[in-house]
Amino acid sequence: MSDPSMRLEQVELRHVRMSLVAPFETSGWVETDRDCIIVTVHGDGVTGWGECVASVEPWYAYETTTTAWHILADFLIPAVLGEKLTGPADAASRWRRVRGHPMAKAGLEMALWDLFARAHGVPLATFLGGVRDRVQVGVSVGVQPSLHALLETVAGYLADGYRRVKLKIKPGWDVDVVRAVRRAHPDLPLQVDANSAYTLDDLPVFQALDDLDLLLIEQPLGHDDLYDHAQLQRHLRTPICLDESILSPDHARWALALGSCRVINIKPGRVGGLGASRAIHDLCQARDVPVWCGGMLETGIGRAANLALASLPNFRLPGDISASARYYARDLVEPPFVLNDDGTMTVPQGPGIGVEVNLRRLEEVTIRREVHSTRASQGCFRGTR
Ligand code: NPQ
Ligand code: MG
Repeated sequence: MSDPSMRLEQVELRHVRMSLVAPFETSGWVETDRDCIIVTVHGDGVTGWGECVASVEPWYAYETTTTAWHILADFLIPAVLGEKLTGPADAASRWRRVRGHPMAKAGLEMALWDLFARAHGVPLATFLGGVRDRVQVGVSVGVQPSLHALLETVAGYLADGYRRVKLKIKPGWDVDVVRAVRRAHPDLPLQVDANSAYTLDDLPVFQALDDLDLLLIEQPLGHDDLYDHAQLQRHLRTPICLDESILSPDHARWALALGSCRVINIKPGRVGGLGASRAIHDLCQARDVPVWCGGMLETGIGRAANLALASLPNFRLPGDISASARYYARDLVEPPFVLNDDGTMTVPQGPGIGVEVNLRRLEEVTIRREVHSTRASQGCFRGTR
């Protein structure tokens, strides 16, 4: 590939619905199926894959599969389709004037990162500046029906080889259950995630958690708060990690300046893409603040990109990146992701995201499809089935 630019000829959107192997319960909602939008881009005979992590209901973030589809189809795709692009950053700059909607942007941007990495014949990890071929991972354990079920579930994941566990907490399911898991596993790297279920009035809960030797406490307070988290962090030795509150590199800068957290969870979908993820990584690295890669129950497509991202040097804590079997009986990619004996996962080394999409499986789980193409006419052909 000598031409540094590439003409984007076609973008395909697919709304897919995959059954989870077990329901996933957080402080605010339960998921039994995972919906997402798979984005396919074509240019210069190369195909790229991306995943938009917006879900059906706006419980985690305001975006949904429906809003993301609308923003992609009516604003983001028209801004780049038929254009000569020099790289993913070029595309991202063309939709900078679209405010918000980071998950919609990230889904299309991810496909373009894969497209350009494949066009250059390099793994996405290398293209992003990754330095590791294996990354440390962990497992996120939802709220369970009983303490007994939680202890069994944790023991099962440890038997599978996971070496770091994250427990979802909510009022009434916090100090006692976390203490019980800590007693059962005194040396286990353990952390908790509240998904914004508490307020500053709950300080005693966090002071009790502070004595349980946790790696971090994730997003205890408001989903859009930076101020109260700074107050809470002052009372705790355990680092607060922000997830929902960090929607851009600017948010990361503000949070660190305010002392709202000492660790940041990076999810490409939440921050608007891999370019913004890398910018947050670089900003945190310069301030010696560790980051780690969060998870959104991605299919193998999004998970491959997360692994590539987590190979950057300042990803210093294990990611919420688990094996395919933790989420889906049959993943969308081949080979499926597996856990290594040392509690790591291997970063794919093929071009781009480095895994093959199983097209037959993809077709089985597709519930809506739309093609945006420059081929049918000078304008954009929009086909639906
Ligand atoms: C978190 N993930 O860190 C998220 C929460 C989450 C692995 O704990 C659909 C939509 C499914 C949003 C699953 C983990 C989701 C979702 C989990 C958010 O907060
Ligand atoms: Mg979280």
